[in-house]
Amino acid sequence: MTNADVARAFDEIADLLEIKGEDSFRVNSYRRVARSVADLAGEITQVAQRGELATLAGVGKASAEKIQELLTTGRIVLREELAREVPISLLELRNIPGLGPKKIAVLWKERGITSLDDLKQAIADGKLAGLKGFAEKSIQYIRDGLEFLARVAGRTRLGVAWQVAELCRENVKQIPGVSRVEHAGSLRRGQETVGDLDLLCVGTDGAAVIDAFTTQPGVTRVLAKGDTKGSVLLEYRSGREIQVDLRVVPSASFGAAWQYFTGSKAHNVRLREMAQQRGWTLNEYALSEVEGGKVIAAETEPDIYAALGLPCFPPELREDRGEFELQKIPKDLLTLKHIRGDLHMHTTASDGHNSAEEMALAAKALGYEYICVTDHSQSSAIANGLKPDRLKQHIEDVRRVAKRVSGITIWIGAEVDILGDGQLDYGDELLAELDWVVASVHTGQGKDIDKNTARTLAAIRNPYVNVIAHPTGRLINRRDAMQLDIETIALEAAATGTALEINASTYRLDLKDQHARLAHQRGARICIDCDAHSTDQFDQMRFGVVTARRAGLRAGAVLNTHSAEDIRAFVAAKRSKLAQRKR
Ligand code: DGT
Ligand code: CA
Ligand code: CA
Ligand code: ZN
Repeated sequence: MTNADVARAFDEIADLLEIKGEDSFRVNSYRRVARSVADLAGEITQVAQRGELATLAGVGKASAEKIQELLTTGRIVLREELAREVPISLLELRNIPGLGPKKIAVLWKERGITSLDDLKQAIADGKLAGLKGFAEKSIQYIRDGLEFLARVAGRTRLGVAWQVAELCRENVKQIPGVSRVEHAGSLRRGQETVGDLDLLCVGTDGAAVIDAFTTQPGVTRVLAKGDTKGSVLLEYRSGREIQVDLRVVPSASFGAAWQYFTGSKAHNVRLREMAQQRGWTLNEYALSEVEGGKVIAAETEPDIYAALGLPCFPPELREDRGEFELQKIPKDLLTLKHIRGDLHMHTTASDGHNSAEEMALAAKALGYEYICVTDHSQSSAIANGLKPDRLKQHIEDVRRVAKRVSGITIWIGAEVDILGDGQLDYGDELLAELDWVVASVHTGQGKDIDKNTARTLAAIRNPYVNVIAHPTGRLINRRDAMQLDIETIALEAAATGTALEINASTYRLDLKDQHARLAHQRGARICIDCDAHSTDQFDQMRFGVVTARRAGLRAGAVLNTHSAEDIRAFVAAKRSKLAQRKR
């Protein structure tokens, strides 16, 4: 059981208590336990083994016993008692933006709503009219939320899917006779969400491989099972499942199968047309002649593409979004190896879980040449944002760490809120003391594209702002992007010497692939950052890189593939240029 599992159980208890109408003191005590466990750097199971549960912040004797209960029995009796009083399906409603336990309680008690379907029906029937706390505007907001949930249903974020796929791949590798296992499908193409996982393997005994695959830990349902193909639902977290398809293919036609099942469908359709023009067919077995069936290519992907006179497209570019019109694939398409530092991260000074020194040492261990510490600014109160005097102290602290830690350049910056009017959350004088400034919108994203765009443009024009972080503010599967004129933003970013971020957090991937492509085409520099809140989140960089590859970005187009001196020059150039303009 992971820390996240335990935290989720306590959050659920808190929600159920709150829906039931318990006093906020009791509710909050469970929330505090959830937060404390979620924030834990070590493993909760080990804390329990050492008998130290009650030493955690917010965890008293009673809570410690409940954690222990969960770890040993897999359940908490209190949760089950609550589930008898409060319909558990009410918890689904929490996924709708703007619906918290208090409002959910009203829907349940006043209108008898117990599920998402009930809620949809009630809205359609106009049954929420006149309900306290549900003005027409907030009903519309719920309607939007329901529509959004329906749109994203059944797709899993890339970051989660990746972990499950790697686990599955390890499992399949262990099966006797299996000599090779590869990912295919949308996961291999690095799509931001994944419908199902597609795995291919080479094995001596197909039926035995599929047998082992369909009985691996976590399988909740076997959808298909044969000699060469198996399909299962795998539970990767309590209540969350993903479909996984495995195909066993002969080594001699592995390339054809891998190409076919990597897709995308649109890419494959174009490829098949090209084959047909030459009197050939292309399927998951081979590229072969229509007449007589002579095999032209089958063993490797490069063989197949070469036979059609094409380069072997990196999987991220196989979307039929212009790849066939490329003269050649850039040799220096971005890879993880090109990345030399990370310029957006949080520490314990605001809402991160590690100190600046710990972050720096972790970055150094990755081989990075530089980092910038960018904690939240004062308006982000929930994120423990820094008031000016705390920021000044923080600047000194981080500079001291920078002196102490050798072998990596450590800069001090800030993630500064862009306020409603486009002003920044710190004055220019304070910003001038920072090495690098990340600016971002965290609140008040409206529906008016012109207003949103103007707000971001104002930030871009500030001489001290070096990058706009997560420009559209979307949260994958949870919140839509704010409407933004990316083209105008990119043009202004290019003109002022401001970078636009691909935030590599798998919750965000913002800018997304198509926006990053457009921004790059309009001349904006791209910066890829993890927005890490702990040392282990640096590994999300891979997903930012994949997104950049889908945008067709070469290494040089990405700011943090350049040297520390280049970054300093980038900052200096904007400051001097805009300072001159002001004079
Ligand atoms: P997903 O799972 O919705 O995220 O997207 P994909 O791309 O992984 O799609 P999936 O799992 O249905 O199929 C995997 C690949 O297999 C797909 O990208 C291309 C290939 N494929 C599947 N069905 C067809 C088809 O009817 N025609 C062609 N040409 N290729 C197909
Ligand atoms: Ca798939
Ligand atoms: Ca599939
Ligand atoms: Zn951040």
